[in-house]
Amino acid sequence: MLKTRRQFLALAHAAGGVALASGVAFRTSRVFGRQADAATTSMRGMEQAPQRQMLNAMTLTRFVDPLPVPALAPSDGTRPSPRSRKVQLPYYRIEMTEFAASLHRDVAPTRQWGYGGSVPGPTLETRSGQGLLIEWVNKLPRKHFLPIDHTLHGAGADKPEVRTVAHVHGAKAPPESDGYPESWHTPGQSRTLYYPNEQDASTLWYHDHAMGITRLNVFAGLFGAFIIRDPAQLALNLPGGAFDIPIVLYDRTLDREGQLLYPVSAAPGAPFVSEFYGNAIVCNGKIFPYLEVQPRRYRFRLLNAANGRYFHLTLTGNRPFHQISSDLGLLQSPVELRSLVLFPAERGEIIIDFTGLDGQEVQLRNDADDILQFRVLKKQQPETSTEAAALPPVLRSIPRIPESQSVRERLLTLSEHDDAAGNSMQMLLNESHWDMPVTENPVLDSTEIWSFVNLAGDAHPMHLHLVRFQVLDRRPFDVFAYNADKSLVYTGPAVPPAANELGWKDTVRADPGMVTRIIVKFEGYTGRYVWHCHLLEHEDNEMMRPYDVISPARARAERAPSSNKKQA
Ligand SMILES: [Cu+2]
Repeated sequence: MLKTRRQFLALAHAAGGVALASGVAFRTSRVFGRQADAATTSMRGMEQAPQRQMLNAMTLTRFVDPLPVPALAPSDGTRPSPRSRKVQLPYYRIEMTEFAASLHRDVAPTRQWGYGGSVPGPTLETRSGQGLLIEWVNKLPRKHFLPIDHTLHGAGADKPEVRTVAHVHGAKAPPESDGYPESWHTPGQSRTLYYPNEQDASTLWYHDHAMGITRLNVFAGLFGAFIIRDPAQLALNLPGGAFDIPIVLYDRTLDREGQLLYPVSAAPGAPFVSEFYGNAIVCNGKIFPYLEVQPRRYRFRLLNAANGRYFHLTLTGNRPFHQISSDLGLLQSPVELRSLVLFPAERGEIIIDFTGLDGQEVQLRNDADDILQFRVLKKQQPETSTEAAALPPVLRSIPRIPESQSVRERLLTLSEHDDAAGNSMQMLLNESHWDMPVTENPVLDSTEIWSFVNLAGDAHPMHLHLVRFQVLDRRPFDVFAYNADKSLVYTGPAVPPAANELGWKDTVRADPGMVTRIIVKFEGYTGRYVWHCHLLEHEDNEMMRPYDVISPARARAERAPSSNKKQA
């Protein structure tokens, strides 16, 4: 009955889920699955490149580089709106280029690919309802500098090596502007996409999404922050301006020449590896940076832009902080935390109060590893800020979507398939490949419950394009029973989401051995989008599926034949 090592692991994790449900503390990586810590990076298969010696980033001198804050993307004038020629929208032209930039004072400049000449790229900033146009210009070389696996779907040797398509993660954008993985363009080409931004204030991010090479393009540096503001949020007088800073976190491995090192498998011609964990944690483009702060409150917009690593963030001294926002905007109320877990693509905005810490230092850490040092300056002048004296106890109202609104529940399995040696070779959603017919086709403006049945040994951060959703719960189940005859046997009670998961989300952690349920209203547009695991290695290897939002008329037409059959 025991089919694979992964399924065994999944069972072990299911047992962990029971412990969790009965109140045993978690916060260990075993609950989420396997993850190398920063000091012991996973270098499986690296024997293929023995001439390139790995840099041990943990030995670098700490806190010698100031934290870079990505510049705001400058607008390049206006262009007519695709909706109405009479309306002019801000237009941005963002070039993707290759350049070298140093990740640390003592490390030689690293070859990277970035938007707007930096990694992370410039921050796009707009307000709710203010549409904009971005011309994404591919000026990259024609040869990729990272190991493409041509055996992966969509990355065949018949395709140009360098292909890009920008996607704004969390954007409610029309399908033709969503950055469909197969809608890539090559060096010398550009695409102008339209973002209506008819959504709440939130921290989105843009990144590459090209079929079969997303992990390599993002690893090379193709990502940046995209911030939507709105008047309701501004009225709360949260820390703003220079006290509102995006912090983009990701991990990399460098060689001793400072160049990016992406692992390869031992299989000639098929270099794909199923996971990547680097030993250097990079923060807005620097390893171990520092930030001088005033003794006051700050708002930090944390974004996990790593390929596969989750961050378990803490402050030194077990100092508390407040999370005010999840993926898609403010929480109902600030949530006091002493640690915050962010899976790839998740965002969490936090308030750190440095008041009274004049002259002291506070470190942001990932488990025991330093990421960033805050140096609190001595108070220089009285506050001139209009910021509220205390954090507002209520940030906004987020009514829970009642389960009774759901017109359909979809059970969707997450699985990993191994080779004879136990290496994870392929990851599937509902046992389906990318190019199989679309099976998820929600009706526009309808609400559905999607239940992710995780049969694998890892947690998978599941992301749906276009929509926002709420997390209902996670419930442990018997993976053996499911594998035997597809029966869903729960082994413990449902675990409600944590307080900081009660806001709007676009990415949810689906734990191993658990059924993770989300409730989604498919608003915005009809058309083709994708849903996928946001571990980029998984996404590139079939753990991504197209889905269609269909019109009510199309739904009626498609339902008609099958309902006739039922009656016959
Ligand atoms: Cu995955």
